[in-house]
Amino acid sequence: MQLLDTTLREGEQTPGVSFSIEEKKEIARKLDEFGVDIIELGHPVVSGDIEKACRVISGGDLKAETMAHSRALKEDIDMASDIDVDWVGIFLGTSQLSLEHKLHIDRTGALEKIRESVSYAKDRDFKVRFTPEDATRTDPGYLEEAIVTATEAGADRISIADTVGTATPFSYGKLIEDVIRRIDIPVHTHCHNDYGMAVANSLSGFGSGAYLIDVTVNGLGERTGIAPLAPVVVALSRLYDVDNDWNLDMLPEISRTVEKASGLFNSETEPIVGEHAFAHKSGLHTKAVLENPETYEAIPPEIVQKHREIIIDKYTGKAAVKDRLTEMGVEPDEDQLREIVSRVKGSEAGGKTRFTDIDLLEIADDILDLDIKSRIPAQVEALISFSLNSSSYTTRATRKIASFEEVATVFELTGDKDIQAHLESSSVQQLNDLIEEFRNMDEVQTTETSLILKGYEEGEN
Ligand code: HCA
Ligand code: CU
Repeated sequence: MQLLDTTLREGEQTPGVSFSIEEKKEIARKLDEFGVDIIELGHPVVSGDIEKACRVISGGDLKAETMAHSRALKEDIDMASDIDVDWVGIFLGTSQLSLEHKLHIDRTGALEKIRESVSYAKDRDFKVRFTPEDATRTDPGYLEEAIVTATEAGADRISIADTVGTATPFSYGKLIEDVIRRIDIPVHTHCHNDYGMAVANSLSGFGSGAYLIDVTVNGLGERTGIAPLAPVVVALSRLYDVDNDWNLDMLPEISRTVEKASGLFNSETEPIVGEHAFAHKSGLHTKAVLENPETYEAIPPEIVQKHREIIIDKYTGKAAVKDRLTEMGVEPDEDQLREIVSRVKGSEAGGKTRFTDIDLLEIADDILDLDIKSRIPAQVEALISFSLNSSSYTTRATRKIASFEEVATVFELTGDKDIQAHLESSSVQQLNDLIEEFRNMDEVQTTETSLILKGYEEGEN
């Protein structure tokens, strides 16, 4: 099977989104490295900068094939001819709504346009994908005429567009089956997400024999977008046992790149690439997960280079708190542990919804007779990674962060996170305050902190 990514075409049709050529190059390069088969670059006649981006990227050295989007018109195909793409993706609305209220032509006229445009593109040596737009709302008999016409005119692929996302997994799967029965060329899926069923519909189409699935990174696209890359490929790999060479570990990085370039950020609950995808909270869950992650994890975070996260808050039980503290070298006895947990649960009244390692250590310090200040040597260190808002300048934020005395080193990163800083401080309290201050910076979207307690062992100081 194959994947077509259309982040640069459908994705740029997302309200508010416009990628620069540099951003498009970076996105295409990463998708190529990830392993998509076809990259739809854009619809060149739409604007000069889209045409230029198509030209620049198709002239690069991608392994993936490239495609230009095109109406069923000679001028669009001529423009694509002028650009070195492998495919033209010709689309024409075939539903009665499209014919009457968009194209203002009748059924026969539409078939004529399909025949002419597909053969015109074939004469120019393109590989041709023909898409009956709004296929899922097209009269089935007429849809059959349209796809047969395109196939006879030389189309290499047919894409069944669920343009307004009204198909269900059952109806879409059935439609794909009917289409495959009628024609001999590979069939594509293109599923919009208006009812939230884009992934389910795409996979249903695949299950019914579709050869290729259209996706965008983060599910960008008109309105609610189309099927997002990450859950589609992880489901294909793990639930459908599809043999593949995809670099799944690149998914968070690709998602992040597109978040930044688009200015649209995923919800925390987004599958695979959302902040909470591998976070566990309730005491019952975390206890089980610490014993065996599979109890509450369908997908091992490692396959996408993510880490399991145990949230410490009022839902937390002893197991999670003990685990965190042990990792930091603190070993409370049963009574102390119970007391720490009860403070964590009790402090919800104070409005704290999440405890960092440092917060936890402070409570432990208070309850255990640790005297943490003497036990923790003169130095407490932390590594903190920052994700910035799309509108922020990394260099400026880096300079701001570097200006704090406690910041020993700071790096700009490429990939999932933007900046990493190494902090050294003489007290946990001071470190905590500093991290709070970073979190409140306008530029900062999220932070992730890990604490390093150097020479924690007694006497090692
Ligand atoms: C569009 C509509 C389209 C086309 C799909 C395709 C759809 O934005 O032009 O040509 O493969 O969803 O029908 O995206
Ligand atoms: Cu679409």
